Amino acid sequence: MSDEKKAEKLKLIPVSDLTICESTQEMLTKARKDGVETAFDRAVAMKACPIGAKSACCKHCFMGPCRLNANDPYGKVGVCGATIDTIQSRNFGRMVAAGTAAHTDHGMEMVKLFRAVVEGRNKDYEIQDTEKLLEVAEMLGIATGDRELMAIAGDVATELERSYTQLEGELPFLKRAPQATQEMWRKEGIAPRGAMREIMECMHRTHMGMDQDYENIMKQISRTALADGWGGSMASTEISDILFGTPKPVQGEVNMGVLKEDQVNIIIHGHEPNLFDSILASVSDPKLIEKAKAVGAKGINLVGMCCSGLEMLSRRGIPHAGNFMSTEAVLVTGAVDAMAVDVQCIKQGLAKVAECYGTRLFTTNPRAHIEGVTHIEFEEDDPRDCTDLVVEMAIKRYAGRNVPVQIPKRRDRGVFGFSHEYINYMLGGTFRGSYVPLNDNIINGRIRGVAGVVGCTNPRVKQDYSHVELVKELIKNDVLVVQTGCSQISLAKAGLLTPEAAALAGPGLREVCETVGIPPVLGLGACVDNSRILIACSEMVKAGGLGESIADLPVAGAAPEYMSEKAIAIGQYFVASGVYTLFGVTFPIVEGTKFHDLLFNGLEKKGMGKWGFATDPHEMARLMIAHIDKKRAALGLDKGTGERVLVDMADRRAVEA
Ligand code: BF8
Ligand code: SF4
Repeated sequence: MSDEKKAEKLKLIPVSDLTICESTQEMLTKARKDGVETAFDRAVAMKACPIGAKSACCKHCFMGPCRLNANDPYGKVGVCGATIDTIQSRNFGRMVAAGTAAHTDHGMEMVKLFRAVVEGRNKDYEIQDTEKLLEVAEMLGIATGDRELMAIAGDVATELERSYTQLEGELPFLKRAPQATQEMWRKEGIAPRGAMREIMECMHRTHMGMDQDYENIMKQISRTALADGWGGSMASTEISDILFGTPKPVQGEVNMGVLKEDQVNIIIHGHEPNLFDSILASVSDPKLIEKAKAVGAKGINLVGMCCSGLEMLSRRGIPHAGNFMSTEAVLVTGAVDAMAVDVQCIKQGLAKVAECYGTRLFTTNPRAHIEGVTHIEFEEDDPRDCTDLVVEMAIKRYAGRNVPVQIPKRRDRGVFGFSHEYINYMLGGTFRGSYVPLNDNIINGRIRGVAGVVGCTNPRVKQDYSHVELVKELIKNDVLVVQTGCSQISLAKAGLLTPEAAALAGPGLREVCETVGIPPVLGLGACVDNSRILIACSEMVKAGGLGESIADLPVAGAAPEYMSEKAIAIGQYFVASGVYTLFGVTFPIVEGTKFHDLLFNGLEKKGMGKWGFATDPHEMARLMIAHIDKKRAALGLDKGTGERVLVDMADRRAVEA
């Protein structure tokens, strides 16, 4: 198709078919008028490769690349003789390895920063949550007692560094899982060592001429993913909590209406909370605020996007402008004076859109430059050098703003910043914090089960639609929802992260939410914070009455609009931990193959969870609820149980007051 034809075809698609986010719709309409292209347009113009979409091709060596036929998967093999199952499992393994590497490399940066703080080399950050530090130390078997805090912190840093590179033995955090889950991992030979070791072995085993038995490859895939969930990601979350504080519920605002026409607007988009924390210091600096005022601005408005935005929304209530599929659209407002990005989920397309609207776009991380985009390196030991400069450049752009500004009006409120620690506390009160009240309410049937709804947005499906429809359906059926990643912003824009949203829940869940004063949808932070869901599941098992392993729990997970390899890694560690996990959009494996059957059925028979797939959110909800009911029946909870009274929350309120 010629470029003009493509452009015409694009204009025919109503923006309401691309996204349900009103602000993004408004900006896409404006972008079309302005002749500016976004990923939504490119997704329409570029059909997904049908062979790659199903992992039916292999480019692991140059006797190939080899293309098999997804419609006749056993009709041929690769030049080396590799079967469809070998090819698919190798591809899947490499996706998991890449996703695990992303979370783990992020985590290693957090450990490096922690080490610098502990050794006093870095004075820009400090330990903000000593309670969490001591808890992690004890978990790792590090003596605490009356030892100096920094000595304990030093040992924690050493142990976590070791856990990333650990060559032999099991990751220390595996101990947090229920005993039966740990035993299943050992029996299956998938209890992981350090992520570096597992990623390396996964890459090796998926090389041409290596492991060519999909069932054996599957073991390494699970082991690699578990090294992410119970290793790389978990350590990252713990260190972020120690350094930046464990989140507690906080009110926040989301949507593009958080931009302010009369202020210098700065967006931080990425994944590492240290950049965000430093720029927060910069925008609070009276000298820089004065400079902004000197050019006529009322102040400096700092806003987040994607996952580091979620970390700062959860910890500090910093406003959030939108999720992954709104990052280009937000620049179309013309109101963004500077956008600084660090790592992960940064579209290269931002560069062009920023240029069209005069936004100063900066890369800041040595691991993620963009061709043609100004790079201001963020050095942890002198973070303000970078972040002050970003602010100064933003002020300059404000002074010279020469494009019309159009900011969508919508701002939505929500409550963010739940953590498994806080769930413990809010349900049990200060003096008897525990998951027992949650379990009791699951046992007595007020809460039918718990669902994790997480992950990205993707231009191949209508932005936010599946997240919102799925979650509405789940809460209507008394399923409590926990969330991480971009999904939370989809839901917050729909008003589902407010306590008032309890009105949309089924009668049982509604009663619990109203008694405790929580929304029916709990935001737990960024994608690395999926580890909080693993711990919450483990705590539910330990609190009793819901079986012996994570696989026994009436829970399910979903990433209805996923797009990244990180999401695949997360999905796999949930499955390998015992959770039924559904993905939407597309599933990168040919149906009807042996490897597909292993993912969707076989793993469950080994005591793990299993994969599921549905593109329709209502169908997805139905599958999740059916699974929850199946688990309830296995626990004997379908027969009606004795009434138990929800723990009185008066003491918690008294303490909070
Ligand atoms: O890590 S949910 S689009 S921003 S990959 Fe990316 Fe997906 Fe968003 Fe955070 Ni997670
Ligand atoms: Fe083809 Fe085998 Fe080489 Fe893959 S490894 S490209 S299937 S010859």
